[in-house]
Amino acid sequence: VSLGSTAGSMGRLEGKVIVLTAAAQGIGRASALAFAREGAKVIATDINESKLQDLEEYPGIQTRVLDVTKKKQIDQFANEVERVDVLFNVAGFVHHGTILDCEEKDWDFSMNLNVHSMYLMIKAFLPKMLAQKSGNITNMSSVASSIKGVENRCVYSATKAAVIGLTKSVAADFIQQGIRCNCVCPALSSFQNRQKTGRFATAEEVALLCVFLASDE
Ligand SMILES: NC(=O)c1ccc[n+]([C@@H]2O[C@H](COP(=O)([O-])OP(=O)(O)OC[C@H]3O[C@@H](n4cnc5c(N)ncnc54)[C@H](O)[C@@H]3O)[C@@H](O)[C@H]2O)c1
Ligand SMILES: *[C@@H]1O[C@H](CO)[C@@H](O)[C@H](O)[C@H]1NC(C)=O
Ligand SMILES: *[C@@H]1O[C@H](CO)[C@@H](O)[C@H](O)[C@H]1NC(C)=O
Ligand SMILES: CC(=O)N[C@H]1CO[C@H](CO)[C@@H](O)[C@@H]1O
Repeated sequence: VSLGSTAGSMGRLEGKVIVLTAAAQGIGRASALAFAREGAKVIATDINESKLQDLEEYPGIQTRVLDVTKKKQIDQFANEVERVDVLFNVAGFVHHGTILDCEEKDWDFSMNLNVHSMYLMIKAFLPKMLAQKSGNITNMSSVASSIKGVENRCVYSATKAAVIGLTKSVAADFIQQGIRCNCVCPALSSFQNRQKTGRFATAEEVALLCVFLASDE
């Protein structure tokens, strides 16, 4: 294991193996880079192979194509990974519209990609963490959830509220066994005029919060 980016100072995630989903762009990509900068060994996954490619050039990051809605792919991937310290579930899709705009196929697609995928990932990776007696899981939720009622985010908010409920449930069930669970609820693309800062958070700022959650701090 090499030293962190600054010679002589250890990274905050030195020696940790971090698996993350939806790493090809946005918050996932910013987090992969931030984790690697802190010395983690990052396994960056995404459904989009071509977009994932250029992460390969960064030291500490390896990539793997993974569709988080496919149980077979997830289980096979989990079998390949020897150790995992941190699982970061980022994959999610934003459906725009009210309940009247949300057809059953839209509802099912979002529930499947935003919620069921996390269920599958946790089920596959939690047993490894339990065997190690340590590990941390971060799920990606949103302010558009049970936190705020947001216009035109009907099924999206329902999925992100589910992520919060399940995160708290898993946190309660496994904290005694050394597993810490959190979710992050960013507001990146809306609420701009309501933010006291007068602007919204950047993907890089969210990534720094996720570095903290993945660390021993
Ligand atoms: N951007 C925002 O304003 C914001 C705000 C709050 C929460 N979030 C949440 O943060 C997460 C990331 O959002 P973002 O806007 O940075 O991402 P994004 O929409 O820019 O990227 C999504 C990524 O997910 C990948 N993906 C899609 N389907 C997949 C599948 N089946 N399997 C694996 N990967 C798949 C895509 O290839 C893409 O790389 C999401 O869960 C989102 O709901 C985003
Ligand atoms: C992958 O990302 C590229 C670049 O953004 C995009 O053109 C392409 O449609 C994406 N492919 C899939 C399968 O999402
Ligand atoms: C994350 O959320 C998913 C469902 O959204 C849930 O299955 C999983 O247990 C949660 N993980 C943690 C660590 O809370
Ligand atoms: C790998 C890792 O970060 N493990 C941490 C997970 O959370 C527990 C409980 O807070 C810490 O003790 C571990 O160090």
